[in-house]
Amino acid sequence: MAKMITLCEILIEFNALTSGPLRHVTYFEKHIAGSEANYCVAFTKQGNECGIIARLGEDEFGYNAMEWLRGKGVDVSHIKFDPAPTGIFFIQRHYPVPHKSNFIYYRKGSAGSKLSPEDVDENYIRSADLVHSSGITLAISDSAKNAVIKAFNNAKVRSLDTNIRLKLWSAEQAREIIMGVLKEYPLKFLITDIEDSRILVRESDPDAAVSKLSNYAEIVIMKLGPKGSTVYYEGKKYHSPGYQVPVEDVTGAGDALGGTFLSLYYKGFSIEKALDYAVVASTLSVMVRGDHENIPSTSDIESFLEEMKR
Ligand code: KDG
Repeated sequence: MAKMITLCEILIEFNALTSGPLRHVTYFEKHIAGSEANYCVAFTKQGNECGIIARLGEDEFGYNAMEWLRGKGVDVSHIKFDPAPTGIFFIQRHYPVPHKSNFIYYRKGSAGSKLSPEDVDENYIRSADLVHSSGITLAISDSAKNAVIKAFNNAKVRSLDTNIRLKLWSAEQAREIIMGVLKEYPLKFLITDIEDSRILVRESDPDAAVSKLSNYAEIVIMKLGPKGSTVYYEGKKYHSPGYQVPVEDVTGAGDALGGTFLSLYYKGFSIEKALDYAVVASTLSVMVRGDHENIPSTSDIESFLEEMKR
């Protein structure tokens, strides 16, 4: 069984029950979120092991997130409680752009942003097959960024999802910090998309972007939203097309894709097969509210693929 460790801010998500501007939304549904926490749930769902290094507020939301993730089979032994509150965010869906979601964050000074190098146990990091984090954790505070750097320094294998959230930092800051990390800490896995590539390497064409990004990673996964995803490795590329399904909320679809791909790769799947399965996981994830509730097991992915063949 492979073991992944992620570093992240775990957030409480309040997802609008109805689409449209939040000023007209009355009801919200609570979920546990945070990109790398979603990765962890996806990784665990395919039968591997995953642990999270993070801080949660010592409050009802912090207890809720801790219990939820433990219930999903995630190793929570390196999640600490902190006196600051657990960060929260709201999701506005399908407005102003249909099939897109907007995040409204209330996380400044949150417990999650207090993540620091002292939370990173080097022996724990060395016990993992891979260490994964994202542009979000690099953005939330200097101490969280330094925690990721300490973990990457001690990791056997590194993975990063660029996940640039422009409400957390400017495009210039994102480019400087993420490219700095890529240059210093070559990755095995880089997960990104076209918007982030435009910021990082100023390329809008996936092939052109990857020709630059592959200097820093062995395997690059380009997320293409409803069009599926393309993986680049050893000078080859493989595209797995997406599926047309009713979209409830796209939040977390990229994490479902990345976490499922990584887990199945470590289960010994070929890169092509791992990507095909991962695209199914991200497809199903957009059909419900909540980032990771619809992430399917391997056998559910197979049922989906069987049905598609008919
Ligand atoms: O990828 C989904 C995440 O963006 C969501 O869970 C919230 O972690 C989050 C963030 O910081 O935006």
